[in-house]
Amino acid sequence: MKVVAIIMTYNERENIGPMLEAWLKIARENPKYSFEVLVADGNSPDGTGEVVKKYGEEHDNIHLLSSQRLGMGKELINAYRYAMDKLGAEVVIPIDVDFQFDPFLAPKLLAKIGEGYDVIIASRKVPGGGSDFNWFRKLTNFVSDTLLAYYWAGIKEVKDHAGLFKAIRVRGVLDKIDLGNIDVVGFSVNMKTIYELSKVTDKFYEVPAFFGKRRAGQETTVGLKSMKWFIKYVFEAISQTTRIRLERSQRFFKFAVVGFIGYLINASTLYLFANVFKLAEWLSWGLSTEMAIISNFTLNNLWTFRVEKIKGVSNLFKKFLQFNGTSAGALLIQTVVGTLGTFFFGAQYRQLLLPFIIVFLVLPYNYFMYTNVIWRKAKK
Ligand SMILES: Nc1nc2c(ncn2[C@@H]2O[C@H](COP(=O)(O)OP(=O)(O)O)[C@@H](O)[C@H]2O)c(=O)[nH]1
Ligand SMILES: [Mg+2]
Repeated sequence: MKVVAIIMTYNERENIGPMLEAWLKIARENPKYSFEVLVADGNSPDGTGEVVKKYGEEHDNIHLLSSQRLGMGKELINAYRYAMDKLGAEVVIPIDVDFQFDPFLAPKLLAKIGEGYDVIIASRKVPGGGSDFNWFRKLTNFVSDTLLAYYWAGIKEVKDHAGLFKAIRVRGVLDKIDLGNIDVVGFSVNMKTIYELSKVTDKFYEVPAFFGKRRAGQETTVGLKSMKWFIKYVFEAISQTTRIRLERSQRFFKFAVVGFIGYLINASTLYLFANVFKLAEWLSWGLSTEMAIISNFTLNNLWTFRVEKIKGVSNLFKKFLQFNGTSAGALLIQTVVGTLGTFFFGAQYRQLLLPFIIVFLVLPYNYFMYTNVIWRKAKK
């Protein structure tokens, strides 16, 4: 299995040598994988790139991807592309160069890939993991990771969104997401990547990791020393998580519009079958309901759940049957609650009960079933 470690560097002359040595050692100790190392350097003025070039002359599995300093986010995305397109990566492992994460954890992450997981995070937020963040980093991490990423954006697949170190499967996962969507300059790139990945898989795993002190050199991005970048990145975290929040509510909005169209189709075809064609009562109800079900299934598949779109005739057929099953569930809820409600409150409330049942029971039920059963993320 071809594994590409992606090492991000900016002015890391002192750390890059030992980090490359570490990966050469990892490669020697784990011969069942074929390792390549890609250093994504933001044209460091301190000559980090020169060190990498020297290593590259002796080791043909060490590569340098040098570019203008575009910011951590954009350079990382370019490195993902390079690793997939040019190096044929089957797994990518992005990591910091400063040894705050221990690169020797990599085989543990890879073992989880072997178990079938798609995205394995070196996590500081599961038992056994941790960090020696100072109060300032603790605070910024709490705001950007816990409040913004987890609660506001609702990315609940993992607890630690902020770290770079992780293993991502390429086939069917990283190559399925639109990297162009991850239009992020700063550290939010990690959170945004996890969000995009969560659209194509739910096989996330967090391996406990400790985030220690820098081996040498200076923090370049976050910290009180580089206030300008820091403020920019905080604003980016707020705007990115807000966009995710909106994207999610947009989806609910689409789902509601589709439901309303379904209702209109239901009502008009009921009129057509019962009043114009004069079919039997039960047949008119049955056929018109099925029309609404077909419309809901088709429109949701093409629009609301475009990203998770069901393809292929047999798959579509299977899912359509399943969809009829969940619709039967909605029918049951509506009938039972409607009958009970009419019994308790009286027939004069029948028309008032209906929208209440739809809004508070049927809509949440359908949305839950659609996201968790029908258009559930791709599984392998
Ligand atoms: N290529 C590239 N790497 C960067 C840039 N900024 C930071 N890095 C690297 O990203 C990693 C994390 O940066 P660091 O300053 O240590 O942030 P911290 O670990 O979150 O405090 C390190 O390996 C840096 O060298 C950048 O603009 N371009
Ligand atoms: Mg660091």
